[in-house]
Formats: sequence, structure tokens, C-alpha cells
Amino acid sequence: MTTERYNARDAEPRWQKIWDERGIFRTRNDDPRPKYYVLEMFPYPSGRIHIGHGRNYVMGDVVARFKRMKGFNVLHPMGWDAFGLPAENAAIERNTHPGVWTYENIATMREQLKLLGLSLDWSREIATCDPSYYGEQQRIFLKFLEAGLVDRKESEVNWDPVDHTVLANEQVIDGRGWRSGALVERRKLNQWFFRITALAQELLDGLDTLERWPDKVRLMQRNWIGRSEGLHVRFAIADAPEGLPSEIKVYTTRPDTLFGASFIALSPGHPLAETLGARDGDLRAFIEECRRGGTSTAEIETQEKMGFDTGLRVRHPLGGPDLPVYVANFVLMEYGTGAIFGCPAHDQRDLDFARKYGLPVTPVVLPPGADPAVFAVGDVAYDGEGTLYHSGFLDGLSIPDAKEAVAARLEGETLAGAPVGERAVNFRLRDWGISRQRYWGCPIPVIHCAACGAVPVPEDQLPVRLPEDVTFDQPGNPLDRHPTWKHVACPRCGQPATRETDTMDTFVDSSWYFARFASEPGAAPLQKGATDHWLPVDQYIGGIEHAILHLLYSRFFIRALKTLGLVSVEEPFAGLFTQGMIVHETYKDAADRWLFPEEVEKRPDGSSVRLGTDEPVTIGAPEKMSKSKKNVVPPEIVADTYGVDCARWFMLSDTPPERDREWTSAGIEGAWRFQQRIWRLIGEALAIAPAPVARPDRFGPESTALRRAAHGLAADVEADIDRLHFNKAVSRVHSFVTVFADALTAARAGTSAPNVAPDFAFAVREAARFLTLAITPMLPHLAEECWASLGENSLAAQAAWPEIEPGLLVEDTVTLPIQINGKRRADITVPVAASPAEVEDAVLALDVVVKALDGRPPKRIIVVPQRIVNVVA
Ligand code: ANZ
Ligand code: ZN
Repeated sequence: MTTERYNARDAEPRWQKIWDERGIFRTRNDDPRPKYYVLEMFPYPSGRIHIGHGRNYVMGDVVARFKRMKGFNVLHPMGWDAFGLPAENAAIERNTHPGVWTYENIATMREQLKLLGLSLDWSREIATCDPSYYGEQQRIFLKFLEAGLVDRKESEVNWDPVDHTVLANEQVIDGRGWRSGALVERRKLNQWFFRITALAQELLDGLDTLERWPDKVRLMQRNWIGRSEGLHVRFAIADAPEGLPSEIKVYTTRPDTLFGASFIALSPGHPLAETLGARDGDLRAFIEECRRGGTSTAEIETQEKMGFDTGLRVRHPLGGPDLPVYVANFVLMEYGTGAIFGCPAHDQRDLDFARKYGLPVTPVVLPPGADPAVFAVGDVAYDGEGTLYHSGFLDGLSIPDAKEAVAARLEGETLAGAPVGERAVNFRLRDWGISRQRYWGCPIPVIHCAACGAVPVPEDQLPVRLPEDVTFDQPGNPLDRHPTWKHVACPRCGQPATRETDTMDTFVDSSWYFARFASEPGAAPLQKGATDHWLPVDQYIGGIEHAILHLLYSRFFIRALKTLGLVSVEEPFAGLFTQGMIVHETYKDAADRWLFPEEVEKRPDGSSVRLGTDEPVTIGAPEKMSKSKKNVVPPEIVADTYGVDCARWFMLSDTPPERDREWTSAGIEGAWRFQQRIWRLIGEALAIAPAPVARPDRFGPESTALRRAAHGLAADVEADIDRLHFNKAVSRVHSFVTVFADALTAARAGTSAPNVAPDFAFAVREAARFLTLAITPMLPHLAEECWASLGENSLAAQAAWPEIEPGLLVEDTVTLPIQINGKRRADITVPVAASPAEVEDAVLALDVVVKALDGRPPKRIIVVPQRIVNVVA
């Protein structure tokens, strides 16, 4: 068979141009077909993409193309998460404007994505740094503000004392400012917050409805929201000095351990700590010390425990001894009441603290089976189950019963006329601080007036645009330094006022972009008709690194927008898939410098050298592709050598999509060979059956077998793609190609081709069509080429998924157990259609049966069709 090789370099751009010219991936909102919305997390325009970035887009594209073939009106858009710090850093380094850098990157990356042959509706493309996008975001902010979903409150930031600037968490490296190297301090600033905690319970409950989300992600969100049930307990301060409050309120989830309490600890940010600090220089210095270091919870939790004895004592609410009051660095102001009682025997942090400051360690929970006379706590707190002891009226109770007993008792006690104990629910979730002291973000649309306070920018003055003429030659926020931008008249009283110079966290930008895509190009964002039509996103695909923040913030946004009547759904993403990464081995030269894969030559003897030299190269383990380690493969190189279909095929094959996949040249070459094999096979099919054949009335066994395989292929690939089991879909195609090739070989051997029987010719053409359609979502360019060569004058991209004849999927044989005198002796496989007489003949011919009968005829033989055969010898 002489067929020319498939030339991807020629075919791929050709088909992409045709798709583009015919606008076949543009989606209309008034299309009557059922909707399907598939979205991959939109990229940050950081520069160039490498092939590792492509995996989630390719997966989304397979789904999009498949759903189109299944008759859905598919929305598959793309945009750019375009605000953020790297653009400012680039602006500093290159002395340019962040917008210039960003839009250049967008242009490059758009072309790179197009190279992958993604079926995207580019007409809906958005960049979050576009005033039409962020202006709408300002409108949403003001609606949230009006609805009470926005707060302004003091909160701590990372402060660089040398550069005099606020640092983002990622700019704090080992506790120091990234540029100045100065030890970072914590400072309090007035900042804007979204009140995500107001929806904590809803966000938690909503997780139960997300059946098409990975359990892992739901669990991560559940933990992040961190609901706990506990008790507020008010401790009276003994002989409270003048000017101090008379009590301290703590939050505890372990009221059962109250008899084991040995101290009270306040957060350094607790109002009482601050009041005491104002009177005591040593305490003030201690609080200052606690302020050093970053603001992240992780950092606070890993610091060594430190405390300061305030000298205050509180009364034990159940009559135990008085407890000392410390200020301690491990108590967070933002959680519970910012104060705790410490029970060292049953909490590790409290134990570490108690050991350091010589406080009593009294176990009150006895582990099952432990001897109360000898049980003691050493360096490890006991937080398991057990029975209360050393605890007065609680002795002998289980932990849950003791919790209940303490809650009931303290609810009944009073202090200054109010109950001592009150049941409380707490969430770990914090309000979402959105203020960033940066230029390249969405300006917060508020004006500060000395007389009127924080005044919303009036609707008709939106968007509040970023000024273009800014400089990055000094540290700090250019919006703050700009000579004119922030000086405006108060919209309320007309007096001189200043704009808010903070911009929004870029996570705000990504919390609603999927809703923006619902509008047709040119139409206003967040139109009810459009969002009602498209939301929720049916399939969202992205990295597990976004399991918590991005997904939680988006869920919050949609719920908040729903409360405001702006959308109708409660959850943004009905289905979520988190894909694994593409990894690649790393290369280093003799001088320990990273090398790009294309700079390395692998020699047949197994050694590796720097290309064109004899310099040895050290090969490192496969790691996530990253620019810094140079283990990246640009999509252009793949497109030029093998074609992007090969890259797509490779990324989908072998490994389940949620796992990492190692990029190897052997793998991509394998994909290339297989692509050629499909192409040859279609050519061979055409040689056997050059023209369409009318459907015959009857099919012979060879034709039926081939048809079964082809229909099975379509059914299996369909089921696999529906479950996102792309690697299985790939392996189905592999198996089918073998079956198909064997069928053609057998046919050529048996007949003087092309004089094959019409039923076989029909089956061959059908198989070629089915194969082409089955690969269309995955190998869209090759599929178009095959489709055209089959004489179709439509596009494969617009073809319908094959119609499967259910009859051809039914198993055509059945395996029956055979009992001889009531004992199972053998199995027999017969055609489903075999008559009882035929089955009887086949059974009687079996060796076991012949032996058992020993020449005599059977007394009886009972065939229960499709079930069992009984032989009575
Ligand atoms: C006494 C106690 C005894 C506690 C014991 C634990 C074990 P979850 O479950 O995560 O809600 N806590 C309360 N507020 C805190 C704050 N602002 N900073 C640091 N820790 C705080 O955690 C609740 C427990 O964390 C509370 O229960 C409290 O310590 C501590 F054997 O109270 B517990
Ligand atoms: Zn005013």
C-alpha cells in the first residue's frame, strides 16, 4: 500500500486556518441545543508557555470537542488573569510599564495556545487588566459594600522597615524582605475585607452538593473552613486592678479538660495585652518581639513558644485553683476570642509552653486501660479518647459526656449577671483581606473624605482607571506617590478628598471571570439571561494548587452574587477535575548550570553530553517543568517536529490524567508513529473500499466482527471521555487499530482485493469513519485529514459522534456452566442464538461428558437457555 506520510506541519496550520475562517468554535447564546460549559483555569500571562502548561487545555479541549459532537452547544472560552506582582517586578527590571509587559506576553501566549489547536471561542477573550473587566469588578465591589459584605478593619501586614513598603507574603523570604533583606515586621493597617465568614456555613454545606468534585478537594475546603463546636468561657480576673476589664473570655473545644487547666494565654494582639503593655515596658517589648516575623499562620505556628507572665490571675470557674495569665505568641488574635485556657496534658502547644515556663501538667483524661496511679504525660500530650479523672463531678465520664456536663453547668452559672459558659460555633475561615498596596491591580472604588469617611465612587464615575504615567523607581505603591491621581473632590460634600490607593487582591479577578464569559462579545457583563444560561460551569479543569483559595473565593462570589439577585446558581463549578503535571528530567553541565533538553545529546552508549561537545551532562530526576530548571519543551518545537496532535496524544495517553506524566522523546516518537499508523490504515481501508457502499441487508461473520469492534470503540471512547479517562480512550483506539489492521490483512489475503464483498466494504468504510470520529476530540488535525480523504465534505470538528447500534454491543456468545449429576464439571461457550438442541449436541461432545457417560446415553439432559446445562448420567 503506498500512502504518503501524514505531514502534520502542512496539515495542522491548514486546518486551524479553516476552523478559524469558518468561525466554527464561536458560541452563540441563543443556540437552541443544550448547553455545555467547559473551562480550564485561565493562565497568568507570565511570558511563554511550555508544553507542560498545555495538558489541562488539551484535556478541556477533548471534552469540548467531544460534547460538540454529542450535540451540545459548547462554551469553551479563554482569557488572562492579567493583574499581579510579576508584571510590576518586570516593570522594575526592564524599566517599562506593567501593562506593556503583560500585553506582550498575552500576544505571545495567545499564539502558542492557538498552535495547540484548541477549539476555543476567542471572540469572548478577556484580560482582567482591561478597564471594561475591572470596571465591572468595581461595580460588584460596591454592590457587596452596599449589601454589607465588605468590611474595613485593621489587619496586620508584612512591613519592610528598610524599603518602607508593605510586602506580599510571597515577597517575604525566610522572614526577610525580598529586595532589602531586612527583617520583616508586622504592622497594622486599615484594610478592606470581603466578609466570606458570613457565608462560612453555607460554603461548608454547599460542599455536599458538589458530587463531581474530587473528594480530596472537598476535604481540603472543609478543613480550611474548619468548623468547630465549643464553648465560650468567661474567667473572672482576681482582684482586677483599676482600669482593667474584670474578665477574660476564651474559646475552647475541650471544656472537658477544664480541671487540667494551668494557665490562660492572650494573643499579643488581644486588647487586654495591649492595655497591659501600655503600662509595662517589658511586656511592650515582648509584644513587639512577637510582631516580628511574617503574618502567615504557618509561620506563627512553627515559631518557638514564647510567653510573658502578666501577673494577673483568674478564678477557675469550676472551683479549681487560680490560673496565671500570660501573653503568648502562639495564640492568634483572629481566632475564637484571641484568648485560651491552656491544658498542657492534652494539648501539645500548651505542653511545650508549660514545660518551658514550669507550669503544672495535670492529666484529666485517662486513656482506656491505663492505670490512674501511674499514667503520666511526658513530652507528648495525650489527645486521644478516655475517661475523665482528677476532675470532680466529671470523674468517670467520657469526653463527649464531660463536654456536655461542663457546658450545661457553666450555662447555669453567672458572672456579672450573664452566663459563664455559652455554646459557640467557630470557623477557622478568616475574612478575605483584599487590600494590596500595589499598582497593577483593580483600584478599590472608594474615596476617603475627612468629613464623610469612606465614600463609594458613584456609578457614573466607574471605572476608576489606573493612571498610565507611573514610575517604579522607588519602593512603595506608585498610586500613592502619583502627583494627581488620588486627589479628588468628595462625591458627597465636594471637599478635597483622596482616593483609596489600595488595589484588589488578584484572586478577586479570578473569582467571577467564568461568569463574564457568559456574555456574548460586546454585551455587558453579568447579564442575567447569559449567566442563567451558562452557569454553572459543567466541567472545570485546573491544578490542585487552587484547591482552596481560588475555588473557595469563586464559590463565595457566586453565593454573594446570588444573594444580590445577579446570578441564579449557588455553585460556580458543577464538575471539577484537577490534572497531574507534565514532568521532565533535568540536565546540568559540568559547571552545574541547568541546560535545556535541546542542548543535550543522548548517545547510543547511554551517556549524555552537551550537544556538539564531549562535555558530560548530569541527568536529574523528572520534575515539574519549570523555566528556572530549564526542563521545558516549547510547543513550537513539538509542532515543528512531530505536530501538536502528537503532543496532545502523548499528554493524554498511558497515565491517568490526575497523575503526573513524564515527557520523554521516546514517548512523543511513539505518538508520532501511531499517528502515521492511523493515517496508513485509513489509506488501506480506502484501497479496499474506495467508494461509499449502500448498507447491505446481511453481514457475514468478518463484517460483523469488524462492525462490533468499531461500534464498541465508539461506545467505549464515549464512556471514557465522559469520565475523563483519557488514557483509557487512547488505549481503546490502540486496540481497535490492531483489530482493524488485522481485518484488512485477512481480507487482502482471502480475496483478490479490491473485489471484497459489499458487506465487508461497508464494514470497512464504517470502521474508517468510526475511527476518524473517535480520534477527532484527541487528534483533531489528523482527523480532519482522514475525514477529507474519506470523501466527506464537512469538517470532522462539526461531525456528529457515531450512531451506535446497540445490537452490535451485545455479547454474541454466552458461557454456560455444565453440571454432571449435580456437580459442576465444566463450562461451555456457545452462540447466544444457539438452540437447545445445538447446545445439547455441543455438550455431549465435550470430553468430560463423554468420559462420565462412558459410552451410555445420558439418562436426562436439561438445557436452561442462557443459564445452565444439567446432565444426568
Ligand atoms: C482548651 C484545650 C484543651 C484546647 C485541650 C485544646 C485541647 P479548633 O478545634 O481548631 O477549633 N484555641 C482557641 N482559640 C485560639 C487562638 N486564638 N489561637 C490559638 N489557639 C486557640 O481549636 C480549638 C482549640 O484551639 C481550643 O480548645 C483552644 O485550645 C485553642 F486539651 O481549649 B482548646
Ligand atoms: Zn465628604
